[in-house]
Amino acid sequence: MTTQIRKPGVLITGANGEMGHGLIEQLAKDGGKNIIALDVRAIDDGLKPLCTACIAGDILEERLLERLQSEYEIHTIYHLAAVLSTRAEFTPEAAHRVNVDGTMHLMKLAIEQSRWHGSPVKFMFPSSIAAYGLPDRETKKRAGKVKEEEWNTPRTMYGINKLYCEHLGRYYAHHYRQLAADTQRGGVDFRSIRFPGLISAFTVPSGGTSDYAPEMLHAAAQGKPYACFVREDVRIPFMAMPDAIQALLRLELAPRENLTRTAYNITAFSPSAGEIRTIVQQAFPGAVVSFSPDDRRQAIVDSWPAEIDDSAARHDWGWMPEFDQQRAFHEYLIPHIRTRYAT
Ligand code: AKB
Repeated sequence: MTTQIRKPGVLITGANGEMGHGLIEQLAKDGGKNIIALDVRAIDDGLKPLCTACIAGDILEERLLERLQSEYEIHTIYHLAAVLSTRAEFTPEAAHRVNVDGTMHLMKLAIEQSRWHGSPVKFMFPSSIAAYGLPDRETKKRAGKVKEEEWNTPRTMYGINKLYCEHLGRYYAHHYRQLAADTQRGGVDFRSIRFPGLISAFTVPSGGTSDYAPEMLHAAAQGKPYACFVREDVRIPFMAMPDAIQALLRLELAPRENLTRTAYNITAFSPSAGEIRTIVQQAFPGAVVSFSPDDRRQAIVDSWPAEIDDSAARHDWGWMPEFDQQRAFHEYLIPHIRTRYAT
């Protein structure tokens, strides 16, 4: 009997983040997977019992990648670690290192792993509506449901990083070492989703520019006044966190031959900030929500589409949101957030 020297598992970077929490809890519930959780901070206590390995380390550290290479046999990587759009604007170069160099490191790990165990490594990459860049509000109004190939002119470091990494993934999946005799293609099975703003009932966001929606909800539930940093009429796509997690898992399971692209739009609903306030005030009558736009953050949100076209995801891998706006707020977000802050 040969002893398995390297432990098999799925690697999740950015494990402490909002998506990390949702994904680890869902994978643990589904069972059958050894979860290797990686984050720059020590893994949250609530996640530890759900994971086979908990690693606090920096994805920019070569030695950490070598350790992962020698200790684990990895067939799927969920690369969730990223510096989000607002935070990245304060330290663009540092964000570039995490978002781009960090992703390159994980791609290299995926190639190495696939060389060792001989099968492609699925590289699940959350991209974002931030990969879009509409030039002005007029164009945004006229743009309608934006397709993946349209308006790929992002204005934030984060958006540029996400778009670049989508192309990087496409390169590793289809063109890696294209001049070499032993082409060794297909080591990385890169699959990416351009997520809209995500809203979780159990975690609060940090460092994003779509954060105004979850911030408004969580503040209202705590009876705290909230000054929204975007205009009332602003509209971008959003989704409830459980749908985002289901989308990642569904795309990971999809047969390779059904996928016609490496990056997919998905969406669920596109309320304006004002409409979100109305829903919040109906649920929490005493809630004080005002609008005092931060022009520069406002300009970022104005460059993101109001609606996106996710027909490719629906066609290729059967994407369908479970939570439309009504269900997201009234069956998932408000009940759980109310319980979370109930004294
Ligand atoms: C952000 O606001 O930066 C993220 C995103 C839309 O990708 N939530």
